[in-house]
Amino acid sequence: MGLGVAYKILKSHLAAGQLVPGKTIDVVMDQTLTQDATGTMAYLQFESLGLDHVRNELAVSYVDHNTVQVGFENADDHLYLQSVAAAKGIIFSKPGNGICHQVHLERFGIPGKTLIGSDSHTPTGGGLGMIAIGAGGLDVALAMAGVPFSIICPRVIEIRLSGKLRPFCSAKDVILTVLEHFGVKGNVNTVFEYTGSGVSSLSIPERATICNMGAECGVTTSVFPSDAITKQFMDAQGRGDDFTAVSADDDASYDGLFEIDLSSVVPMAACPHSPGNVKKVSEIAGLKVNQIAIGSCTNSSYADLYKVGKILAGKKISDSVCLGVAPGSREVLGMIAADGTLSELVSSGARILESACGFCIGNHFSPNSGGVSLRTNNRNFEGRSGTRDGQVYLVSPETAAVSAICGVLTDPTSLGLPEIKVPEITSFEHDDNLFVFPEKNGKSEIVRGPNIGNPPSCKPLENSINAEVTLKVGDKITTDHIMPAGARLKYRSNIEKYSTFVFEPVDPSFSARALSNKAAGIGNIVVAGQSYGQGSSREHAAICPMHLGVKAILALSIERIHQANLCNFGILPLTFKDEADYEKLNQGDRLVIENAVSQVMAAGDITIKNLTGGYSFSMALDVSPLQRKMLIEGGRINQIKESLANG
Ligand code: MIC
Ligand code: SF4
Repeated sequence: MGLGVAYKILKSHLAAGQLVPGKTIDVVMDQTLTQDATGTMAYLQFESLGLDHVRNELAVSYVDHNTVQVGFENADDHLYLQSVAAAKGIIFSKPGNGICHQVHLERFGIPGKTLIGSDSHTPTGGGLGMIAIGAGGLDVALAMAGVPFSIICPRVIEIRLSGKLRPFCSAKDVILTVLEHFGVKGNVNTVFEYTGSGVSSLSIPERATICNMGAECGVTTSVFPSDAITKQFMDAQGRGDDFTAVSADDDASYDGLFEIDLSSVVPMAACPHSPGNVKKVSEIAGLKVNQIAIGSCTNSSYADLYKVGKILAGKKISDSVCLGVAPGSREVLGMIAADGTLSELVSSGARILESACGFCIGNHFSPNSGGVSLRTNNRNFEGRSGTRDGQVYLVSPETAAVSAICGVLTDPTSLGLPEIKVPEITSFEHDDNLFVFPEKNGKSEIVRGPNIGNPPSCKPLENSINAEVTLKVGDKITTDHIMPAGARLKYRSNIEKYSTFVFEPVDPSFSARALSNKAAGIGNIVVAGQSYGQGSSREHAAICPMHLGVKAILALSIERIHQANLCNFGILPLTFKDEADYEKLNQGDRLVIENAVSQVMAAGDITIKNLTGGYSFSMALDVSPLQRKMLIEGGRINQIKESLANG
């Protein structure tokens, strides 16, 4: 039987295991990327492995998340990252160079290769025909050390595209259609592979947009074939020599099928507060809008901004709207400056924001209280914009631009506007001035300002876990709930300080309660509903709870990256076998896990006693043999150090 693109690439990178859905496989990772918010921890942990140099094919360190630099913290991080990159053989992308996923697509992505990144939107690279996976910083540090990445072999869902998008309907509307169908939960250990005659009508940035937001469905990654369009893009980037065609065999088989006729796709919007809460724009058109933000790793390519520029050309944005536009990279900024798009944007009243994550992560440009913000990014979790009651709708650049003029949410297909043809680019205008390439065998000093803390240290599993349910929460608790970004982002390199904000948006007194339990020798347990830990790859959502003495998460389900992060830092990721047990538990209950080490080793269920309720119940521990070892030994670093030292 033939193979699809995903399995072809996985097969050629398989270090251990068999390509059978549900089995653990080890995959060699050719390329790594980090961004600053996860990068400092990733490199502190890489340093603790004691290696002189990275061992994978290509490692790039981007600075794109924390570029606001209020106070010394961000700048300290940047300096540390630049110096560690020079010392260890890593390419450094300076602040201002652009958002990691957009820049990586432009300058480094290679069809047929594997990429692991400490950011959940790393699958953007799937637009070029890569297997690109998001993971915690420690997994990326290990990939830089040449250690294959362990994942559950995914099932592959074929998403077959036919037809062609109609004017003013876009790649964002395609992925919102996918999200409407698949939702944000229940898609773990799955790859979306795009096939069909419609693929050739989509440009690389459009494919990248679609792969980028597959992350919101919770899939391992998404992938397109690499074809003539890919070749044209690589040639235009001056990287034609790196092109390889990758296509599915004619008789490739898949584990499921979803068909989309692109010509039937209409403008869509993800409504507050979930990317899965999708409606047609026409159904909610007329909604008064306060703010519009165009950019992010989902929609900030040259083609996106060219179209926005043409829609806004000669017009003025509504008096009641504030519009911000953040080009995805310096390459995009340079190109829109050269072709006049930038002046069209400025004349219309747009504020030009830095080529960085910025508004997407609530770092700036937060909406007014209760304000409606249309955004082209990928996540609209409650409070993520930096405004607790902000109402964020995720839309395409076309919908955002017409709505900026009208002041209300507007379906761009409803205005009878002439079609916008994006010029074919045969040569992207890039300059690589903001990359710092490491010197071969160069030695340089690593700079650690006061914001640079120590790598996390975990203790081996206690044999008797005596803990309190310090917090009970419901479904869809995101990593933004667990470990907020925005104004708190600058503490990413300082675990002790950042830990004081754990669960701040849900229960600001959590960290104080957890710390007082820890001081009294009592562990902490968090009880949660479905899809716990969805969203970001930030391992701080495991590291900081670990620092506060959280011993286990008891949830109805836990998302893939977060589950791996919990194991990496020695927190037991347990799932309820019986939903009634979730209902029965109360915040404040005292729980005991006896013989924890032998229970974890035994690969069976874990029995827990509820001392307060006077009953016992059992939880599933659905982890690999390697993860069991990590849990017992106190996390991945403890578990791997020795084997790395032995070569
Ligand atoms: C996000 O979009 O939530 C982030 C910020 O890019 C995160 C990474 C982080 O928390 O640093 C992600 O998607 O993994
Ligand atoms: Fe940056 Fe937003 Fe993309 Fe995350 S989703 S990498 S914060 S632009």
